[in-house]
Amino acid sequence: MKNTPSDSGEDKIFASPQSEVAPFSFNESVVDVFPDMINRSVPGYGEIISSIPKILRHYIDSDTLIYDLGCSLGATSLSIARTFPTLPITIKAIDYSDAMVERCKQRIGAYNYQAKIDIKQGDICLVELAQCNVVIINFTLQFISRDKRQALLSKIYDALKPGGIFILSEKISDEDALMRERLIELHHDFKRDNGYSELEISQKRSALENVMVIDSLSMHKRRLREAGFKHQSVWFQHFNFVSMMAIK
Ligand code: GEK
Repeated sequence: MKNTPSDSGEDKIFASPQSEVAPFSFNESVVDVFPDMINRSVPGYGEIISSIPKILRHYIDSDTLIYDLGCSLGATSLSIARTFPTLPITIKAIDYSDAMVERCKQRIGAYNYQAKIDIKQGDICLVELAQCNVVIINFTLQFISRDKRQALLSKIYDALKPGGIFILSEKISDEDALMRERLIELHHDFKRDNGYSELEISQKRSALENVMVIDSLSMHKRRLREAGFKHQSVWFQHFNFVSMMAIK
């Protein structure tokens, strides 16, 4: 994906030692380096973004309504808009961070697709969802407090039309202690291979503690079932990062 000049920086946020590592926040400095940060930190991110439109091919029509919840800079929305350049679909993209929303608007405004992408600042736990065909939460549920996750999934299930699809991507914690340890190590190797130092890896880890709260795959499956989804599957996994799809 082409970055606008303002968000094409290299992620150096945790490169220098910090006397006290502050909790991670999606502020202006993160926005400036976000595409680099997420691509170098999340195994499979690019593949998930480019595969989502392929999954949606069977769900998309000209009057389709899609929600991209926790949209950041709109990578998922743009990938969909680019794949269906002539369809006047509507995508409602929502993010909590003002800095993300501002930059996302600039980014999306630079393209000229038929899709109408409507970007709003808001807490996805609080916004009302209209009847829709597709909901996507790409690596955002993990930033929402655990006690609100079930209600959010139930709200999504209620908003989807019968036959509609929900795509949920998350970092997961393996229930087997040895596998958990191995997968974390593989993820850290992935970050090392992408140029992050030991200091950057450990400071980012401290910053994310209590901000990003990771569930097991079986917990996600249970929640989806409880929300009402009878059909669900993992369609992608790379180390401890998965993407699931569930159909109403
Ligand atoms: C992508 N989906 O590029 N309501 C709305 N947004 C929130 C909330 C909330 N309650 N909590 C956190 N966020 C994107 C990547 S990033 C993933 C998503 C990551 C937002 C937060 O502001 C941030 O932009 C996003 O969730 C998470 O496919 O950085 O690992």
